[in-house]
Amino acid sequence: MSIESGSYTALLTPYSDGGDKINFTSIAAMIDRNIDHRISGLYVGGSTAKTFLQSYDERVSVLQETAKLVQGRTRLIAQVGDMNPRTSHKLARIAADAGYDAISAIPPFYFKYDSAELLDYYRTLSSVTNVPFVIYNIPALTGVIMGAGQITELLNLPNVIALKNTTLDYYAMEQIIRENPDKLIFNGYDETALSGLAVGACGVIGSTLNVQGNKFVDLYKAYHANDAKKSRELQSEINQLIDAIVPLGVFRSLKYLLDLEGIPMGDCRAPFRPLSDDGKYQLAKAHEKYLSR
Ligand code: MN9
Repeated sequence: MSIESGSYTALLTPYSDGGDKINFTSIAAMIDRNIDHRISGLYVGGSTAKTFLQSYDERVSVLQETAKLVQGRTRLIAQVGDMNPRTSHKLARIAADAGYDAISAIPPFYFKYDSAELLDYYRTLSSVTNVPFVIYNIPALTGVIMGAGQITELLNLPNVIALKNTTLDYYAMEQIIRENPDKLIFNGYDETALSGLAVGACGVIGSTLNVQGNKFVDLYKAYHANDAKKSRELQSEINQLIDAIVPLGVFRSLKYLLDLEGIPMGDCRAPFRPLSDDGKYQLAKAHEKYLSR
C-alpha cells in the first residue's frame, strides 16, 4: 500500500521474561486492536518502541515478525535510524524485503554532523532501497536541530515522500508545509495533533494512539468535516489522558493501560524504572475514566 494521510500508531514494544524477550503474541494483539481502531498504519521501531534499548537482532525480528503478523491489513513504516549509518542501511534492506510501505529514520545521533553531512546521510540511506522514505525530525530526543530550509532540502531528495515532525514549532511546520506542497507532513506530538492539522499537516504519527487511536481517527474526520467544535473536544479528550500519564512516564503508562486491556506488555527496559503501585492505581482510575467507554 502507499503511505497516505491519516493517523498512524507508533508501536510500543511488549516484553516478557522480565524484559529479556520480545512478546510477539502481544504484538499480534496490538496490531488487531489498532486495526479495530481504524488507524491508517503502524510506525515500527521508533522512539515509542524504545528501539535503542534493543539489539540489532531484536530490531530485525520486530520488523520481520510485525510485517508477517500484519499480512497487508494496514500500512507499515519501518524506523531504521541508528547511531551507525551502516546499521541503518542493513535494516532498510531488511524492511524492504519484509514488504514495508515506507522506511523512516532519525538523523544519526551522539556525534554532531553539519547540514551537508546530514544531507549526504539521508541521500545515501533513502536510496539504499526503492521504498519511499520518511524523514523523522525529533530534536528533543536526538539533539539534532534542523531548520525549515534544511528540512526542505531533505524532503527534495529523490525518494523522500514525507516527514514525521515532532516539534512544537508550528511556525516552522507551516513554512515546511508551504514549501513542500507535494509531501506528506505528519505531526509528531499527540497533544498538539489539531495544531498540526491547522497548519496543514496530513495526519499524525504518535505514541498515545496505542491506546486511543480511535480518537485521533475521529479528530482527523471532524477536522476535515470543518467541525471546529468537535475537533477541539476530541483534542481535549485526548489531552486529558495525556495529562494523566505524563507525570507517571508516558511509555510505562501506555504499557500498563494495555495490560489493563488484557495485552501483557511488560515494563520498559532499564534504566527506565517500572511503575510504582501508586502509579498503577492512578492509571486504573484513568483507564476507567477515559478509555472504558
Ligand atoms: O513522536 C512521540 N514523541 C516522543 C512521537 O515520544 C518524544 C509522541 O507521540 C509523544 O510520545 C506524545 C506524548 O507526549 O505526544
